[in-house]
Amino acid sequence: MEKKNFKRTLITTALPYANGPVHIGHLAGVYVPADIYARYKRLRGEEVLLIGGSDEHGVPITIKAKKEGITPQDVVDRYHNIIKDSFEELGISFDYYGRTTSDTHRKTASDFFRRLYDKGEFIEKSSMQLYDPEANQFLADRYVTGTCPHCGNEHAYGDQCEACGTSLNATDLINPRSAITGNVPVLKETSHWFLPLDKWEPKLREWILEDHKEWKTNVYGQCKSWLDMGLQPRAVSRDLDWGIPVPVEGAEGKVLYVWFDAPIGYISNTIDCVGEGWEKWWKDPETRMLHFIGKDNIVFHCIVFPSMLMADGSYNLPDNVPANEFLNLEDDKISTSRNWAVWLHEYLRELPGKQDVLRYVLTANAPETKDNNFTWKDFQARNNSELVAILGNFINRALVLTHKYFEGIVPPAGELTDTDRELIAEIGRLKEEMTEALETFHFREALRVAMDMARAGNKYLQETEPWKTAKTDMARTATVLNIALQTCANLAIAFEPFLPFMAARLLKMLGGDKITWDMLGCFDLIPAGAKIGSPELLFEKIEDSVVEEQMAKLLRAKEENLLAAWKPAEVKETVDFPTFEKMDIRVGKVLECEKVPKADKLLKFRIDDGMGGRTIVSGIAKHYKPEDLVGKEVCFIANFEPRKLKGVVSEGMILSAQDADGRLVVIGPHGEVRPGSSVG
Ligand code: B3M
Ligand code: ZN
Repeated sequence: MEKKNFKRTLITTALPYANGPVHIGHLAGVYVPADIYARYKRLRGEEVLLIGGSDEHGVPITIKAKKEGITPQDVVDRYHNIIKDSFEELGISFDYYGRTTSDTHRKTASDFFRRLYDKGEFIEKSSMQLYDPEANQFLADRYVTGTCPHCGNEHAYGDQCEACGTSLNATDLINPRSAITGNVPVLKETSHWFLPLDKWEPKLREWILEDHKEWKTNVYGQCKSWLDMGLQPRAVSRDLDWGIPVPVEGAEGKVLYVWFDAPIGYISNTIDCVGEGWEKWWKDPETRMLHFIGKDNIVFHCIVFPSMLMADGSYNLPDNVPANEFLNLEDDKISTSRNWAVWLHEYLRELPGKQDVLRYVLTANAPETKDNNFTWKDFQARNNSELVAILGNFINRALVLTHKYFEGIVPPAGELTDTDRELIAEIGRLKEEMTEALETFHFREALRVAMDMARAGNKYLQETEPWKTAKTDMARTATVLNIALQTCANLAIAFEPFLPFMAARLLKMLGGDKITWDMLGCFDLIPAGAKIGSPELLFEKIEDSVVEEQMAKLLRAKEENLLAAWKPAEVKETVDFPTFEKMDIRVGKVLECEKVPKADKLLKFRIDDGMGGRTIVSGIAKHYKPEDLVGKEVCFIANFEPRKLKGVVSEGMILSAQDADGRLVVIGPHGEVRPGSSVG
């Protein structure tokens, strides 16, 4: 396919549901990469808009409101502000961050629907939909869960299976359950407007499968498999009281489906951002549109929204949808409901001034081609051994030496040696590599290359040893430090998209202001004779205690979760007294207790059973130290069939209670009884 020459780029980021704060998974998948790209493009002097906003409609909001006993409006007001402020503090450089409850959006989405309606692009039809009579509510989207007919995931939602990404109709679910009451839904007739995705299938096939072979393989592959399965008409209205009313007569009680209105939010927010001239961003074929999203949103951005845009007929389609995979946290899936997450607003409060560190770590571990993992240990290591030891160290050495030997005045460069020329050439080469990586959305790679520039700087100082030449040859020392300072200026440019706070501070120290991508690779960025600021440390070492505290916080969340999720097992089938009596439970006293060799779970007990003693082996070694149980009274089943465990014959079973997390606690009497007493 021939490459188009675009004049400007419209970058959109998925609109997070305003039903909770954002976490590192959102950041790594969507917002940090989108921001890197936008900043890079601005450095290139290109015309760019970075548009975001909160998604404030849909079932995720009403479920949250119900859970907290507040109104949906309260929910979105609270979280929109938290999200917006925290993005800003992290340096996500939105040109506009809006919300889908704005007046502009209500009108834009309403008009969009009406236009398609007037053109006859919808099919209106009555159908049987899932209904929860107890909640008096139709069950669509996240109000219903069940088994995905495609991949068997038992927790698929009524509109999408997040495991395989497929978009679903609620009635496709196997074994559906109401998320409100847990009831099995009944079918009830209701009428809705459907967008016939099948009508757009041939165009979608051509547009994606023929014209966009360059898309990331995860995105292209998902699209291909859906298109190959065949598309169905999709309901774009819902029986709900939270959302944008369907703007046609006779549609009382019906609102737009959240995935119909939310992507139109990109348009509304563009309108609020630029006003009058907004259409050039959406309709001029010379505008390139990019959607940054997570993998669970691919179907909506590559199939559903483009079908809506095609049905309208006057809009551009996205040129690329660089969707990322998911980020895990400490080897476990990030989960809002389990509070297994690092929340951005808490991070900013608990690790103040460390925005760039988070941006760095999330980019270095970005889940670009496969799911990736965030750990606090890696966070600390990357800060200490990369940001501090490589980048910070190089810049600090260059600035400190300039102050030491030239009183903070940029010394002039004299004749260049091969070493100097090699460094200059190397920075030039790395720039090419970086540019290529950034253009193709390979941000991890681009960041690694930027770090190679700092590595090259360190190597240069190691080889030229200005602290030695300062004793004999000040002219050479001047040249070396001039080049080192020019390298610092190059680093400010190269890192600006990734670490904007560091770049701004560094630039200030160097006395620079405006930077462009064109300047990267140049070695005349700071003039000789200029005064540089006093060197401040750009990165600080992160101590063990900081990451230990964060780990402890996560473990506390896990603990609280277990507690909240605690549900005793169901009571077993009823037994009669004679059956119960068959069980001979006795009290015994532990005489000896030791580990069973080569069995990490087993303890061997010698029990005083009032009948001459017996040996019992029990699988509780993970929960007790043997010596702690000696002298204790325990209950055991005396007529349990003897079994051989790791070569030891066990004559009974010690009773213990089992916790939700598998912890075992031995059961004993609460008053004095003789060994051998019957329990019953
Ligand atoms: N709010 C889904 C999500 O947060 C949705 C994105 C909308 S983008 C138009 O995963
Ligand atoms: Zn599935």
